[in-house]
Amino acid sequence: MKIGILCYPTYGGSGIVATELGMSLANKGYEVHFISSALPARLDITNPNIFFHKVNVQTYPLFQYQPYDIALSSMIYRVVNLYKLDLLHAHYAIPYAYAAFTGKQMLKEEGKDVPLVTTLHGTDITLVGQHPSYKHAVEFSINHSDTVTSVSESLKRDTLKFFNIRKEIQVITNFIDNTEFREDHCCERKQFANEDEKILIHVSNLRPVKRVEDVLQIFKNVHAKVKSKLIIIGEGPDMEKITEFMEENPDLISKIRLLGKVNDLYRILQLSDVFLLPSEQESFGLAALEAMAAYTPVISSNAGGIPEVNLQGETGYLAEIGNVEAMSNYTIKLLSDENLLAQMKANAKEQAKHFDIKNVLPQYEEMYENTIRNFKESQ
Ligand code: GMT
Repeated sequence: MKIGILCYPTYGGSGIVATELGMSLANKGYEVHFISSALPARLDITNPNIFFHKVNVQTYPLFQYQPYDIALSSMIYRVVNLYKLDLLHAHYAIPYAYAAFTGKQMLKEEGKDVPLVTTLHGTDITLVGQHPSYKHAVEFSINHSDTVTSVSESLKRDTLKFFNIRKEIQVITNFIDNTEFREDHCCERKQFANEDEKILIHVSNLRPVKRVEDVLQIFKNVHAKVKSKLIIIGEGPDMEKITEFMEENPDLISKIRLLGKVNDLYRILQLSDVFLLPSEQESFGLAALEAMAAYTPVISSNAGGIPEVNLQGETGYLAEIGNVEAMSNYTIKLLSDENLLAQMKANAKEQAKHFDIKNVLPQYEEMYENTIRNFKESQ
């Protein structure tokens, strides 16, 4: 089967899921064509079954904004034609599912067509997709996809609540490749903390939805009771809030390590004691799952699909969005009890195994086969 994957190339969750999925499919012998504005961050382009097609946006003095969606739909049309793709898989409704629809229309003009799968990832539904500038395009793109999947039950409920959807939505969760989280491949703890200090970690693209101010306040409360360090991985618009916090709390400057974008994330996750995810919105929480795969329990908000991943009192603790005090108290409780911490680290890993790629990939394969069969039957 030849599959075209349309996705963001950056470090966001949807791009990671699309890339890891494509690489797993390629390893099983599928021919996988990535169509994106840049080489996806984690893509192994040396794999002979993987192809990358860069969307080039031609600038022109008349264009006030670069017409990426037009260039994208043209590239979709060209790649389907050139490589005879069997199926397109759009990750994130806008612009990917939207541009795929246009690409398909161009193909139809020539008596050709290809089925389209759209995977909804989160903010395309819960945040940006709600905006009047995009809402109808998102709804249209979903209703004109042949198959629609969402990454959690919570996101499926939100999609049906916020949009007028005529399609069945199939839940196929985010996943993790546990074999990548090798226990012998780790950084040294002393690189980040003294022996008597615990390590708290937060990984995100530091957008307002991640509530980094809560992360900082939780750390401040915890640090007052438990010797500890905070590692923050990622870059984004709320970096400024971290700098402001440090200016207001100079005694904590040496306790906070800002690492920016990191490739071998799991090497650092493995030596952490607790992962903080106090998000305002989170359709699934792939970052939490990655932490759990590295034996790190999670203290989180109960937003969106997080409770489907982080289990209260088992793999960590959850509190209402913005309830910094509860999240601080849970963290203090966890870090002050070595037995509890050891148990939760083990539970976190067990939970991550349920979301292993070997359990999720067959669901994608079956969905692709059903989509192609139904598409052919409807022709
Ligand atoms: O939230 C991010 O950091 C990026 C965003 C994306 O679409 O790239 O992530 C969303 O998709 C991930 C993969 O499906 C989910 O695990 C994240 O929970 C989801 N983020 C939100 O809903 C805020």
